Parts: sequence; C-alpha cells; structure tokens
Amino acid sequence: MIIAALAGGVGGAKLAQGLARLLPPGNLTIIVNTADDFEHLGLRICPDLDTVCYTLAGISSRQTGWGRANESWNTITALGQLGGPAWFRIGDRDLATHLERTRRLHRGEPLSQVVREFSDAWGIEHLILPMTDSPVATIVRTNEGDLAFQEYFVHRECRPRVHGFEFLGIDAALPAPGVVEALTSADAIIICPSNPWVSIAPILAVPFIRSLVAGGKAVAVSPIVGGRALRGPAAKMYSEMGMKPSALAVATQYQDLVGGFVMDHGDVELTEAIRELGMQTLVCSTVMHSLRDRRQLAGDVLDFLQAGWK
Ligand code: FO1
Repeated sequence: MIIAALAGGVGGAKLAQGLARLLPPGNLTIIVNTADDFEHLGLRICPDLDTVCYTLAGISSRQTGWGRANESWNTITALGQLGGPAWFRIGDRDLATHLERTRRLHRGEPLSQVVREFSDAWGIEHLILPMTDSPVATIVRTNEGDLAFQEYFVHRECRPRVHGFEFLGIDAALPAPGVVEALTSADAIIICPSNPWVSIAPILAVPFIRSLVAGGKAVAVSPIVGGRALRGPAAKMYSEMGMKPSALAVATQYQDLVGGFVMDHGDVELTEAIRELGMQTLVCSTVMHSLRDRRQLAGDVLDFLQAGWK
C-alpha cells in the first residue's frame, strides 16, 4: 500500500514511526506542518519537522518527544545567564540543526531540499516533506490578544483562552515539491493523531491540499481519548472554542474529509454517533507509549485500510 500521512509534532511523529517500521521507504510519505515554525535568535526553527525527523531517525528525546536524546543545555543556560531569551529550550545538539538549516536557507535552498539532505544525513529512508516551502505562521487569537504560536504554546504555556486561529501567509503558499504527487498517488491518506486546530488545519489550508485529501481515501486517527488530548492543548482548545472535547468533535471536524475514523477503546460508546456522520470506524488502542504501541497502531490502521474500512 502507498500511504501519505499528515502529521504535526509528537503524536504524529509516533504514528509515522510505526508506519515507517511497517512500510518500505517508497511506500510512505509524511507531510508535516510548518505553521509552528518561527524565527528565534536569528535562526529558523521548524519544531514539527525536527520532531518527525528525530523520531524516525531514532534520535529524539524520550522524555519530551521533541528535541534530541542525550542532549546537553550549555548554550541555552549561558544565554539565559546573559539575560537572553531562554524560554525556548534549544539543546546543544539541536542547535546544530537550526544553525545549519538557517545557513542553507540563507543560501537560497528551499526548505524541502534541506529536509531531504538532513534526512539523508540522519539515515532516514522514508520521505519527509514540509507542507510548503513558503513561510506560514500560526497566530493564536486569545483573550490576551493575538499571539505567535510558540509564544502561546511554550512561553505562555497555552494559558491564554483561545478563540480562533489564523495562518499568516497561507493563501500565497504552495504545496512543497512532492506533496501533490504524494497525495495523488497514495492508495490512502492517514491523518495522524495530531492537534486538529494547529497541526492538521494548517496543512489542509495550504492551497490544493484540502481538496486532494477530500478525495475519498482518507482516514483520521483521533488525538482525543476519553475527552482528553493525548498530549498538548487540543482538548482545552475545543472547550474554549465552545465545543465539548471528544473523539466525536474531532470526527465532526473531519466530516467532509475522511471516510474512516480510528478511535480508542475508551471511546467505544461514540461509535454509533461517528458512524452517523457517514464514517466507518475502527476501535483499537490508540495510546502510544512504546515503539511496540506505535507499530501496533500503525498495523491496525493499515489493516483497516486494507480491509476497505469494513
Ligand atoms: N516545547 C516546549 O514545550 N518547550 C520548549 O522549550 C521547546 C523547545 C523546542 C526546541 C526545539 C524544537 O524543535 C521543539 C521545541 N519544543 C518545545 C516543542 C515545540 O515547540 C512544540 O511541541 C510544537 O511546536 C508543537 O507541535
């Protein structure tokens, strides 16, 4: 099976790793959100791309899910001692990624090319693509004003109340080279269990991508289990936007996009309501702690797809 997967940060990276363990390199393309990207300390930081790359390369931090394993923090500590902005914790090894990426971007290389070269350097065999090479930035509309995404997410620890999102630059963005081909040639598209508001929505908002995903071959994996987000602020966002956080809310958001919906055993009572949205459902274990869990979920989703979602 040829698969294209849409992914944000940690949750998406985990399922992507499971898929990469089961599918040969030519059969999986991972399309990653870049609307979390920002300029910081003069560097271009691409958190979701790095999380997916580090995870597939087996060099990601086990504790946080983002950043690198065996990390040291000398630079950020010294920066803080100088009174610099140390709220965004860049490790010493991770810093090399941002330095070298920024250098290559300044030289005129597109982001997708940098990702391909870094993937090769890290021994990643599966294709990882940014959703776009154009700059796109999520703005979070909150009760404390409009906040740049990392300011809201990391600096303010998602505390402000959210009432909307804007993806700056999205209308002028084009899918990165390879994205349209990956979505068109895929037998199936998997929307990973990433935050629907700020990880998946920006990917879908890139011109052309939404209509390609809506072509009748997409399934989504719920990032909400038992009314709570597997990680991050997704559940809080649903509540603040006036919706009860649940797998049903996620399914409703993806209603015109996916024909299949994958949800956890804990949400089995929502099966009927989700089927009434016109989706086939798969109830399985979606919480991924170990690599074994990631492979198991990936295998369950692939079986669901192979069985024609029956
Ligand atoms: N997330 C945090 O909660 N705190 C951090 O200090 C932090 C630093 C960081 C550095 C590099 C990187 O690639 C990611 C980093 N993240 C950090 C994660 C990241 O900002 C978010 O998880 C994503 O943007 C949401 O998907």
